[in-house]
Amino acid sequence: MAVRYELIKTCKQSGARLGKLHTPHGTIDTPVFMPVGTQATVKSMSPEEVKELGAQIILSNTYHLFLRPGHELVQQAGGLHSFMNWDRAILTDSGGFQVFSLSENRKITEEGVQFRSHLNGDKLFISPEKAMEIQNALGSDIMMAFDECPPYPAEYEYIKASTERTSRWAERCLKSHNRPEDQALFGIVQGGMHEELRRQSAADLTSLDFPGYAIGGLSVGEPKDIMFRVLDFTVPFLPQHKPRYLMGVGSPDALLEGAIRGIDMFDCVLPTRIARNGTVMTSQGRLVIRNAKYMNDFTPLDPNCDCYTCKNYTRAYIRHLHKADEIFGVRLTTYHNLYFLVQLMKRVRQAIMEDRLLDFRDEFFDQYGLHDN
Ligand code: PRF
Ligand code: ZN
Repeated sequence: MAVRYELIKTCKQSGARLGKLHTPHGTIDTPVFMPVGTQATVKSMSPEEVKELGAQIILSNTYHLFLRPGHELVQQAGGLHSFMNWDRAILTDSGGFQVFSLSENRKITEEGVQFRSHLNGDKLFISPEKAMEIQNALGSDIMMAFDECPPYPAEYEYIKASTERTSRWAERCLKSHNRPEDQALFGIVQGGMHEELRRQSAADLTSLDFPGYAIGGLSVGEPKDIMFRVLDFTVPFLPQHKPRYLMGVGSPDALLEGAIRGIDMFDCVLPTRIARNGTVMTSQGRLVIRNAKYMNDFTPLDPNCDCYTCKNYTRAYIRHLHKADEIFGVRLTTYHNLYFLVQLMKRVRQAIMEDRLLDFRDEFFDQYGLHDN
């Protein structure tokens, strides 16, 4: 068994679960936040740093690695773990989202998606079978089924047809998956914002008995309260004894609200992306380090943080680095933001252990504030 989910306990105050995900590259404490390493690197961080800040698993992307450098090359290197020198767990997304958000001239058929590379315009094709071949070559611990993430908003009839096709694609993924001993394949529930479509999608996928289930098609531009409402009715369609992964979600409020609703895994480019333009997540909310008010501020980014950045550097210095476009500034803010979310999930797990996740959420937002992210 490539992945085994161990449910340790459920929070008495919420639907949150404390668990462990056992993989061939180590055990992951859940709920977990997975840093994103799209191009076989967590932007600006060394794998040693990503480990040191506490990440137990990272996410990488089939779509990007297929385009460049190519999955055969990664396979020649001995797989993604050895290619990038990361010996902990890796989850790869299937390309079913990136092909819709990044590529040009897409044409979707029952067979798969034809598209042009956003890098050089090459005409390419990804089918469920191709997405499996690529992820088998990459050798990730957790692979994702090839799906379509429909846009928001979209016509009900379009979402219905798309969701049904995603179910058929999931079955094809399962059939062509040839390394179930060391790679787990997760199914992806779609269905837009519609309860009936989510129910049907979850029923289709759970009948195929995947070792884990993701909820896709959220955080695509819908209001937050709609996303939470969709989680409210979708999570109960998923089995208790399997891990649940909310794709592409990583703002502190969504991590907390997701965990409260029984989500075990999250990923998002948010902490690394905003770090590159100098936006910092702190216990008191977000801060924009280039702001003039930090010019003479010789305190750490977050007084309540004990990460490498906060132990050694001041706001004034990091502001200077960002203003001067020095790479080290990006590295310091990236390290801190990732540490912040990894630490937040540690506190979430502790609160579940103590049956007080709702209280913890309220305490956290008293400090962080209730703005959007
Ligand atoms: N499908 C896949 N990857 C994803 C998503 C999805 O729906 C999302 C939606 N937020 C992010 N990443 N395959
Ligand atoms: Zn810090």
